[in-house]
Amino acid sequence: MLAYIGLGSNLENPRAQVEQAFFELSTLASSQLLKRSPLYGSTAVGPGEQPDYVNAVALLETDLQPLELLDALQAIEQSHRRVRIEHWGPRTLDLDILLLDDRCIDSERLKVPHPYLTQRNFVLYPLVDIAPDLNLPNGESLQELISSCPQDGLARLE
Ligand code: A4P
Ligand code: MG
Repeated sequence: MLAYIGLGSNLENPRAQVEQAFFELSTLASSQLLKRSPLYGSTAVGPGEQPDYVNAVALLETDLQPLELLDALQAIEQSHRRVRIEHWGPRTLDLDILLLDDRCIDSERLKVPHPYLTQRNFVLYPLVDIAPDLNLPNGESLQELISSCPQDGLARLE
């Protein structure tokens, strides 16, 4: 199964958090890290004043089942000592499953494609960097989505 994973951090040296997360994804059981996007700096979407995020996307090939993958990603989040304070609030590391092949999953623990995938430039731009020809399960192309998604607040990091 091909899995696209969104990475985000806006606390405690976000860039290092994301680099460390890429490393951890590269050591995930029954999986291979195939691609990693460039890093982006991104204005926080969410309540109140929050530090800027560093965002990126990874492509994994994995033999894990979807919920096993979610468990593994949550274990990585825990290892970054993520403190859950508020929904959409600041975090040391957030790992979201964006896409799993052409699957659609709508369970309590897991929704795929990720519900906000199509609205978030900090997901779409790095996704297009590593998967320019990708379509969503409903047939929408990333290229179309990105053409109606302004790059406001998003900057590629060197
Ligand atoms: N869950 C359901 N579907 C998924 C999925 N596809 N991938 C469940 C991962 N988890 C999924 O997530 C809550 C629960 O969602 C999990 O237990 C899992 O069972 P969470 O990460 O604990 O909570 P959260 O992150 O506060 O909420 P949510 O809705 O996941 O928020 P988002 O969508 O992750 O948004 N601004 C910028 N610029 N960059 C960012 O990366 N991120 C967020 C968080 C807000 N603003 C941001 C960014
Ligand atoms: Mg999340």
